Amino acid sequence: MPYTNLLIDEQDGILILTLNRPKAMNALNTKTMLELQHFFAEDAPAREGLKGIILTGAGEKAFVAGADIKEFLALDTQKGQDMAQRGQDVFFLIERFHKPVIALVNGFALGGGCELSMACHLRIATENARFGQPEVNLGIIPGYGGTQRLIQYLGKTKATELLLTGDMITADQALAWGLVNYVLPAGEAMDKAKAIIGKIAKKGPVAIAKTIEAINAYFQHDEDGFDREVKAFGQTTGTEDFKEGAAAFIEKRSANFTGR
Ligand code: CO8
Repeated sequence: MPYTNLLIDEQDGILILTLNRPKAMNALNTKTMLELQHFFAEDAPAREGLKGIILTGAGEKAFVAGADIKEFLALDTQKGQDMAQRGQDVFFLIERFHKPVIALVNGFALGGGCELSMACHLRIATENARFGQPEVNLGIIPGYGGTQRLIQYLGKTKATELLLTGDMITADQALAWGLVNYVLPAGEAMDKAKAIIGKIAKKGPVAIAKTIEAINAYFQHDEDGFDREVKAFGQTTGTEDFKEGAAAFIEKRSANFTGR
């Protein structure tokens, strides 16, 4: 499949997958999600000698600034649920991939971008990275697993604060709170990611695959939470507040929420 929004660069078994829509802050539009789905379901598993994947964003400002808000205006309850379910399925492919997937978070990781980073096995942030789940500013909730994975990484106390306030945290806060593994200057982060993949590649591949499987199993009792998130996301996409929130973003003004 020829990719439009993904750049692939594989050297010595280490594959750098770059989300490439820098003018839109690498926002996850439908095409990007379909390409990610194809990449993790068909392309990556067939690559011989693959040691691991480093997922990053093009440009200097953003890893991924979220789902593409410009596609949101057409959503209603059912379409919102379907879109959230499809996105969660793609992110499960990443979380369950049998080789390490490292998010190199090189800027804003907001909404679906924070969720994407959390679906990766490890996260390395550059010093300018910012993390957050700002969906409440749009009158919706996270739909790509954010309500579940943020709690898994941060615990309920800090996750609740971030999810309810929509606040962003710095890379250093993300490190202190346990959301990322390392914070490094931009010039050093890629080398660190490659070194970690190189180290893991020296271990038994079955052991690595089974370790990933077992780590994921620890959280499987939370899958009801993911279902709940899909339904709740759909309910929020059916509201007037959501249409107002998305329109306000596009029109670059503050949203006027009414609770309907
Ligand atoms: N979607 C679409 N376009 C975006 C997005 C986005 N998420 N983020 C930024 N852009 C675009 C802007 O519209 C702008 O485009 P244009 O030049 O055409 O106006 C361009 O990127 C640059 O953005 P800014 O001018 O706003 O740049 P700033 O440096 O001033 O601000 C921010 C950067 C802080 C990242 C700001 O752009 C921002 O707040 N973006 C939105 C962040 C956000 O709310 N993300 C959450 C989205 S909702 C979500 O992810 C839900 C996931 C689950 C979905 C489930 C199924 C639908």
